[in-house]
Formats: sequence, C-alpha cells, structure tokens
Amino acid sequence: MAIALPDTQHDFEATVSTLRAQVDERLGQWLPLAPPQDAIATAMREGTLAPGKRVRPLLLLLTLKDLQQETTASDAGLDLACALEMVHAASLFLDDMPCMDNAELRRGRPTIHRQFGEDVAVLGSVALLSQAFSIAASTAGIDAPTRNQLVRLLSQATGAQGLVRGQFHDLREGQRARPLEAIAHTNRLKTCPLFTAAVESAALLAGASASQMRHLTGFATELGLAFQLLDDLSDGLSPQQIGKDSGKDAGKSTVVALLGPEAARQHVEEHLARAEQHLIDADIGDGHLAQLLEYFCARPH
Ligand code: GRG
Repeated sequence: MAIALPDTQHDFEATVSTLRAQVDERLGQWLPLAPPQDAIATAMREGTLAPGKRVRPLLLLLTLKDLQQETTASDAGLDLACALEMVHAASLFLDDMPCMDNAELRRGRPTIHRQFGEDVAVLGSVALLSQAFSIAASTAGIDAPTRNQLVRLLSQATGAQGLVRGQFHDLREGQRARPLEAIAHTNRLKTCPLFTAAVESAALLAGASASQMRHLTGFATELGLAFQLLDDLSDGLSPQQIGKDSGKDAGKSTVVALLGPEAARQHVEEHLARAEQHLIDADIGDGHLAQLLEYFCARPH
C-alpha cells in the first residue's frame, strides 16, 4: 500500500497539533462546562482536558490515516479517540490516589483528589469509564457487530485482564526485586492495553486485514513498552519538566532501577526498532505511525 508521507517533521508536527486540537474540542463537547457545585462533572472535565500528550487518541487517528488515507478525522474516529482518552484519564484519577501512587501533581496541576477530594476522584473515574463505554457503544456510521467489537476491545483493555491487572501487579509486585521479564510483564499489562486498543479500533474501523491487525497489535505493544520505559526514565527529571511528581519510583523495581538508565535507553531503542518492523510488515512502513516513532526517538529522555 502506498502511503502519502508527510513531507517533513514540521508537517507531521502540524498534523499532530491539528489532531490534538480536534480531540480536545470533541472532549469539551462530551464533557461540557458544569456549575462549580457539580464537582463530579467539573473534575471529569478538568482532569480529562488538562494538558496531556493525547498519545492514545493520536495512535488511533494516525492509524486510521495510514489505513484509510483520509485527510480529515471521521466522527467515529474522533469519538473513539475521546473514549480512549476518557478511560486513560479515569485511570490517572485512581493511579494518583493515596492508596495507589499518592501523587500531588498531574499534567502540571494538583491531582484530582487534592483538588476535589478522594470521593470525587473515585466517583469521577467511574463516571468517566461509564461515559467512555457509552460513547463507544454509540459510535455513528458503523454496523452493530463492529460496534460490539469496539466495546469489547475497550472493555478488555480496561478490565481485570488489562489495566486493572497491570495496576495491581505494579502495586503489589513493584515493591520487591524482580527479574527483567517480570517487570516487562507488568509494563505490558498496565501500559500496552490502551495502545493496542487504539490501533485495533482503528484497524476495525478501516476494515484492515488479519495480518495488518496482527502487526498493528505488535507495533502498539512495542511502542507501549518503550513508552513505559521513557516514563520511568522521566522519573529522574524535575516536576516542572514533566508536570507530575518525580522520584516516585524510589525503591520500586523498574527496568531503570534494575539495569540503569543507559541500558533502559537501549531497551527503548530495541522496542522502537521492533515497532518499526511491525509497521513495515503491515505495509504502512512509510506512513504517519512511522513518523510518530521518529518523533519519539527525537524526544529528549
Ligand atoms: C481503568 C479506571 C481504570 C483503572 C485501572 C489505576 C489503574 C487501574 C491503572 C493505571 C495504569 C497506569 C497509570 C499506567 C501508567 C501508564 C502511563 C505511562 C501513564 C502516563 O501516560 P501519559 O504519559 O500521560 O500518556 P498524559 O498525562 O500525557 O496523558
């Protein structure tokens, strides 16, 4: 399949900015401004619209661009991208709570439980999840069986075999020394499910072949593993640089703690190289997702 490659890194960054703005606009419509006394709706909106990287929506929308060669994002694509970002935001509400990471800062702002209270953080998270599933179940312009598959993808990524399991592993196993494969297993569970759900949703929407689907899953898994290592490496930077607490991994068994930052960076490169190979095998080796990998490699970490 011949893909129109954005000419330059500058063009790619412009595409990313446009997609982020479209996602934020649509998120703002799904989560309208509420009166301050409606603390749940306010927390849902503030926490989701706070300046995050929007990596999961971008993955979905860039995969669609590569598979469909569409210049503008479809309503269905944008809505599913919003659903993914809402699940991600819901997970951050919980991840930051005192019973989990006990964080003070997220996306450059006080964490949701510090702004609104722990009750609102839990309830807002549950409400965001409910709304995300409702959005996925109402995706316009596709047949009912495909919609069902999209909801199932999101549910599997979120539930007891996905994010929830990964977080539990991280909380319970992360406190003791573990071999590399055990750390990678936790990372695969807690960070990869929304990455794979993003590309698989796009592949479903675009009617991709089974082979493309398999390679996109492989791509998203490798990218998710690289992303988690970059996240761990960023724990050594300052809160001003990363917009969240730093030093939270002290005493935790991460790849960085086990092997040191240099070896962790080497692992990032290896994951990204495998991700790139999956794109080539999916016949989209010269598209937007490939540009996204270059963008990652160029990022300071
Ligand atoms: C599904 C509601 C729900 C909960 C499941 C709490 C939890 C259980 C899972 C949390 C999993 C978690 C926080 C994984 C870490 C993944 C990660 C690298 C988060 C940071 O993502 P970025 O860098 O953040 O994309 P921004 O702020 O840029 O969106």
